[in-house]
Amino acid sequence: MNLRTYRASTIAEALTQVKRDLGADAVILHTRTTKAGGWFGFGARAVVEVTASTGVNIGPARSRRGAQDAPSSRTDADRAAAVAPSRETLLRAYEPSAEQPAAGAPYRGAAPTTFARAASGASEGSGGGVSGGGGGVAAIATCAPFAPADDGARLTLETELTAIKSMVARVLSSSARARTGAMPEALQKHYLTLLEAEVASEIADEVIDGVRADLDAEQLDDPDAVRRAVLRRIAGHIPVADDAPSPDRAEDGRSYTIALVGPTGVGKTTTIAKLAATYKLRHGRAVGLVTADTYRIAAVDQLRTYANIIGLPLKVASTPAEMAAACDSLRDCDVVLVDTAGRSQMDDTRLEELRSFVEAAKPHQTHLVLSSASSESVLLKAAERFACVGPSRVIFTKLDEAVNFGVLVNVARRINTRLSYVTTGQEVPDRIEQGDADRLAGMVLEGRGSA
Ligand SMILES: Nc1nc2c(ncn2[C@@H]2O[C@H](COP(=O)(O)OP(=O)(O)OP(=O)(O)O)[C@@H](O)[C@H]2O)c(=O)[nH]1
Ligand SMILES: [Mg+2]
Repeated sequence: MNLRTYRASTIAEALTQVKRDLGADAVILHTRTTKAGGWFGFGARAVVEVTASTGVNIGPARSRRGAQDAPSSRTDADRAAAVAPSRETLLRAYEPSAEQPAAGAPYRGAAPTTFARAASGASEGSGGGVSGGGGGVAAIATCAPFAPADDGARLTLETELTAIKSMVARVLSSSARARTGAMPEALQKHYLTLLEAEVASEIADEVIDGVRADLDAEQLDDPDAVRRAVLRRIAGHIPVADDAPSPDRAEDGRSYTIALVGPTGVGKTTTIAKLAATYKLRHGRAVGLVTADTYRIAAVDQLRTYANIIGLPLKVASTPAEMAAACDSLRDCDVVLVDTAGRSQMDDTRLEELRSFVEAAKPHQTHLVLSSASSESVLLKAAERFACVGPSRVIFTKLDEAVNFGVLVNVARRINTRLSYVTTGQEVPDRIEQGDADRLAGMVLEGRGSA
């Protein structure tokens, strides 16, 4: 029996290693979560251990149940066989199934039970024996009914399960396509790259189908032609604002007013400073600043420092009425940039308050600022909650911290709000660029290297 233990930061990663090394017939015998690193218990990171084997010999489900009912005279090996997974493939074991799993048939189309039980085994302190022989594994695996210890444990398990399902769906999807053999090699390579970059599988499918429609058979054999077509198709999924590099005075005679809103710490104030410097120093516009962030200590000072360096007037508004008055007092400026306090997307009251400030500023554009370093679900949640403020543009900040650029494509498409700017570092005023679908597509396909 080829018994091996894999360690990774998530179960999904560990399962990928298992599949890569042991193949699709691998059987998961045990999982547990431990902590590694840190200093005196602080900063330790969670490590998932998965023990898998290719040599487990399993009888039919009924005999396994029988074995569990007669525990006393069994050897460790017998008990391992009694509770070890069925000989489903790794992929099929986690495939979402309409069928209910047979009682006592672990790992057969019953992913939630399987992982929940493995995790509960770990939390009960039975996580030893993960790197050695089969006896340890036999002692670990039990068929006791699982109940998460608390809501936190349940949430963790549900999150991991969702990640696993998503990964399996991607792998199945790519395997299915690869199996057909109908996809030209150059295209297949890009398809897998898109999935690895965490582009949603339906978008990846659309990109590939689109490229196939765009190119004839000869072009599909040409890697350069395929690459260009893939980039074009990815870019087609990213709605971009075609605003002038610097706004003119608004048609209604007011200063062109731009408000930035978004979650806490995403880079709103830094981006305002970058925009202000660009409009004034590069385009020669008269720029005024207003801040409504009187909540965070030193927030006003932060913007005032930039205002002083660039040489701009700054007004502070503590109420919506003051916001209206501040914008009005800057009517001689070509452009007025409005900074707002960061808000949690979970805080309805603060969001409502933000809405009243933004409404009072009567902005010609409201940009939702989102950090590329956030997860897709956080970004989508923020976009959903800040919709009450009526953003007409989105800015992705911190591209230099992003892990996967595919997430940005997914979010851009889902929220269907045009991308105005991206920022790529802390330095003011340099690290800002107008939204460019081709450039973002290049980063999705080629990673940070293309940036
Ligand atoms: N790596 C990186 N850091 C950035 C970028 N933009 C801003 N930051 C950093 O993010 C941190 C927060 O920036 P702020 O501009 O204060 O963020 P904010 O959204 O105004 O924060 P609140 O007003 O507290 O909600 C600072 O350390 C910035 O230097 C960027 O593009 N890349
Ligand atoms: Mg700020």
